[in-house]
Amino acid sequence: MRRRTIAATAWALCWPAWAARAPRRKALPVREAPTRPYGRRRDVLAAAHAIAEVHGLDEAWVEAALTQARFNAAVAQLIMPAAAPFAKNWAGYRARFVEPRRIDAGVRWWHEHESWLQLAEERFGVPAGIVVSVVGVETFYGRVTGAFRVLDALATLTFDFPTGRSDRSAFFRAELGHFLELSQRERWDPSAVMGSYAGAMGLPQFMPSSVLNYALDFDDDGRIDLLGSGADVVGSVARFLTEHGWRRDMPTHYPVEPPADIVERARLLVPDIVPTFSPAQMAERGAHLDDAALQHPGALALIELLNSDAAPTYVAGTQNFYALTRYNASSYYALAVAELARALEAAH
Ligand SMILES: [Ca+2]
Repeated sequence: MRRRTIAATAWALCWPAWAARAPRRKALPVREAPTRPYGRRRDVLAAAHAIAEVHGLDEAWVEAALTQARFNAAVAQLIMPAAAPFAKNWAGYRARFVEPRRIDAGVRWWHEHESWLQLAEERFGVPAGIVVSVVGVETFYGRVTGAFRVLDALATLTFDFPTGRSDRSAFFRAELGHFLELSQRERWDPSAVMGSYAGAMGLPQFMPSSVLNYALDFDDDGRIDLLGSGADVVGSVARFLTEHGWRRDMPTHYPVEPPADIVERARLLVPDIVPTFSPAQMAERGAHLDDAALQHPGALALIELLNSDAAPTYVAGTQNFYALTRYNASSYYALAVAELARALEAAH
C-alpha cells in the first residue's frame, strides 16, 4: 500500500505538478491542443473490461465513461522531460516558493481556515504551517489546480504514453482505474473533473489513489471536496502526512555542517533522503550538529541540495523531512515546504 502511494504521489521529480509547465519546454496552449475522442478503440474497451473487474464496477458504466475520454496532445507533450534539463539550483527553487506573495496569501488562507487547521493539528500532529505550506507550494492556495480533464489526462497517459522516455503507462492505467472507482463512489461525472496534466486533483493535487486512500470528509458534509472545501483539504493533507510517518512535535530538519572529509561525506550521503544515522554516528563521521540536533531522538539523513556552480546547501533531515518527500519525492520540494512553513509561522 505504501509503495503504491509513493509512486502515486512522487513520480513527478522535483516540481509540483503545476510548476512543471513553467521551466520546461514551451507547451501547447491547453485550449488549443489537438484532442480526439478514444471512442470504441479496441484497447480502450479491453481496459474498460479489466478496470470493471479489478474495481468491482459496472462494465457498461466504465465503458461509457472511457468512450468519453479524449486524447490530449498537450498532456503527451507535458509528460516529456525538458529538452535541456536545468541544473539543480536550490536557491533558485527556494526563491519561487518562499517569497512575499506566497507568504501573504498563505497567511490569509491560514486565517480563513484557522479552526480546521487547529483541529487537524490536534488530531494528526501536523502543524498548521506545514499544511498551509503544502497547499501553497502545490497550487498557490487553489489558484492553479489544473486545466485538464482528469479523464483525458489519465486516458492519454494510459493509451498513448509517448515514446522517448521511461514508460509510466502502467502507473497511469492504475490511476485511471482508481479515478473511475472514485467517481462512482463520490457520484462524480468523470468527464467533468478537472486537474493537472498528470491527473492530480484539487488544492492538494492528490492523485486518484491518494484521494481514495487518504482524503477525508473533514467537515462531515457527506462528500470529499478537495476543490471547494478548505476543511477537507486541510484534513486530507494532514492525514496523508501522518500516514506517511509524520511525527508530532518533531522538526523537519536541523542545520548541519557536513564532514570536511569527502569520503566520510560521501558515506553519509549514500542513503540520500532516508534517515539512517543517529546524531552520534553523524558526529563521529565529522558532521557538525547543534545541541538540538545532537539530542534528536531518531535517525537523521544528510541532505545535499545543489546550487549550480555555487557551494551546495546541507541540512540534517528527520523522519518528518522524509514524510514530506512522500508527497513529492524531492529534497528540494521538502525543504521548500519546510522553509515556507517557517516563513508562514513567523508572519502569522
Ligand atoms: Ca466534505
